[in-house]
Amino acid sequence: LISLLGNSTFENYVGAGSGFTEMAYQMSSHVLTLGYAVMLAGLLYFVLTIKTVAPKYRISSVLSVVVMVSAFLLLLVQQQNWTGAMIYDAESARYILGDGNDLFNNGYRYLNWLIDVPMLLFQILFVVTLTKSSFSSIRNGFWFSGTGMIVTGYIGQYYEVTSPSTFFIWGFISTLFFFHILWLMKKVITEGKEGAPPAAQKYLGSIWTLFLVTWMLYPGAYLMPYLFSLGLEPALTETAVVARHITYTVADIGSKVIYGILLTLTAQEMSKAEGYDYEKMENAL
Ligand code: RET
Repeated sequence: LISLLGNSTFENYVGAGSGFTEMAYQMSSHVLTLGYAVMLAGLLYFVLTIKTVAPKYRISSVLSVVVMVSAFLLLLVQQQNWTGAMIYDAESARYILGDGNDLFNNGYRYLNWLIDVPMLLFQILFVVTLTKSSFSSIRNGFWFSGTGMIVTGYIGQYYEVTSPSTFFIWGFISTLFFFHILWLMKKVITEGKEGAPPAAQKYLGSIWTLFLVTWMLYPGAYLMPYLFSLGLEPALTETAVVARHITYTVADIGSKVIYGILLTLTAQEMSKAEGYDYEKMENAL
C-alpha cells in the first residue's frame, strides 16, 4: 500500500484497506458538515452582538467574524474532500478509496489554523488590559509561535504512516511552540484578571480552562492513529478515523465559537463597568 499511497494520511490507507462501513463513513461526513454549519451560525452571532460591547472591544468581534468566514470555507472544502475521496462499493458494501479521485488530507484544516490561530490569540489582547507585559511583544510571540506550531505540524502530518519517527520529530518541534503559546496565554489571562470587574474575572477563568482543553485536542487528533494502536505502528482502523474527525470538530467549535462567545460576554461585563450598558440602550441592536 505504501508504494501506492505514499505520504498520504492514514484515512486513505483505511479506505484502500478495509474500507469504511456505512456508519463510519456517514458519521465522518456528518461531523464534518456540523463543523462548517456551526461556523456560519457563529458568524451571525458575532455580527449581531457587535454593538453590545463598547466600541474599543469591537475588534474582538471583528476577529471572530474573520475566523468564522475562513473556517466556514475551509471546513466546507474539507468535508467535500472527504466525500470526494471515497466511493461506495456495492460489492463489499463499504466506502472505499475512489480510483482517480483526490486523496483525503487534513491539510485544509492546517491552512485554516494558519489564519485562525493568530486571530484567536490576538483577539483576547483587544479585550483585556495588560498590566505588566507589552502588547507588541506578546503579539509577536503569539504570531511567531502560532505559525511555527502549525507549519511544523503540517509537514509532520504527511509522515504519519510512512515514517513514524519523522512524524514524531515534527510533532515534538511543534509542541515546543505550543508550550510557548500556553505560557504567553497564561500570562495574558493572569494580567487581564487584575483590574477586571468580578464577573469578567469569572469569564476569564473559564476562558483559560476552555483554552487548555480545546487546544490540547488538536495534538490528540494529530496522534490519533497512534493513540489507537498504543505502539509505534499506526492503527489503520475506521474507529481511529472517526475519532479524529470528531475530535477536530469538537476542538474547532470550542476554540473558535465558544471562545469567541466567552470573550463577547467578558467584553460586555467590562463595557457595563465602564458605563456602556447595551441593555439600557434602545438602539443597541
Ligand atoms: C499540531 C501538531 C502536533 C503538535 C501540536 C499541534 C498543535 C495544534 C494546535 C492547533 C490549534 C488550532 C486551533 C485552531 C482554531 O482555529 C499542529 C497538531 C502541539 C494547538 C486553535
